[in-house]
Amino acid sequence: QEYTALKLKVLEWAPKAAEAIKGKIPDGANVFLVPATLRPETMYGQTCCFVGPKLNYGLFKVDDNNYFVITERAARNMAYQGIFAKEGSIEKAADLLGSDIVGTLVNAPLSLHKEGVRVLPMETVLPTKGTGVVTSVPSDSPDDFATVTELAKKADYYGIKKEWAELEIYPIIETPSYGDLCAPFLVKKLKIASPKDTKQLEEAKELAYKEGFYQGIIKVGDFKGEKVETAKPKVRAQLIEAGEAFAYSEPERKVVSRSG
Ligand code: ZZB
Repeated sequence: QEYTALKLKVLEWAPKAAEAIKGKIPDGANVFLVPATLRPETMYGQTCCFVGPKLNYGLFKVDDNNYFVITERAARNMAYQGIFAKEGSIEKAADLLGSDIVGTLVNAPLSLHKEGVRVLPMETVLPTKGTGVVTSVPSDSPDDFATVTELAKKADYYGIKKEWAELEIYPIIETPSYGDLCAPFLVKKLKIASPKDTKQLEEAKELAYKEGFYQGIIKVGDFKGEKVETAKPKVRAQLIEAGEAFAYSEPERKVVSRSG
């Protein structure tokens, strides 16, 4: 599985995360949360970044001045892909619990929310996939839309500020069947009430992937007016060129296939 790993630079730590990393990295070092995505062309629509609140993350050294927050599993994979200064070995500067990172403000490359987006909790993040960090695009990902809706509804319960989950959801891809807010449309159409409706969410994701990829037209950014199919590799190349993303692949796992 070939992902695009995106570098979301930490602008301001949540208090517990700040405590956990204190004195463990050089002053002025850059730290990035690094989600893995299959849809680089949707990065304009990022409104937050998810971590699993109960998952363990590490702060891994890339080089003297740069660190990534990802799962240890992802760090091991990256170590063999020439991503860290020392090939084949990982160096963990600190441990972080997902819930401690929640509230952190990060810069999301290409996002229309230039002021930065918050790290928020998502119970369904899988520790065994990608980097364990997931960037959220509620306009085009039904899972993300269901989660931000739930978070905004029960902000106190989740220990977050309601406004962190209520950043404006801008239309970024036009589709003939589902309009320009594919995910909200499908969540409503399939009567998805919460992130726990996993079966319908799986179906919605499948539909959104197909429609977005084969029929979608980009509405924003440098490739505005182009088909998703052709814009996707261009957006990816642009992010990589700018040093804001890199290729990350993961060994094929045995999983239930997307179509069931
Ligand atoms: C941004 C994005 C925008 C994504 C979109 C999807 C969509 P898949 O589809 O099951 O093969 N993801 C990545 N890592 C994890 C994880 N550890 N736990 C849960 N979800 C994760 O998985 C690939 C997608 O699942 C990734 O692409 C990521 O969300 C999420 F508009 O990144 B995506 C219709 C989907 N749209």
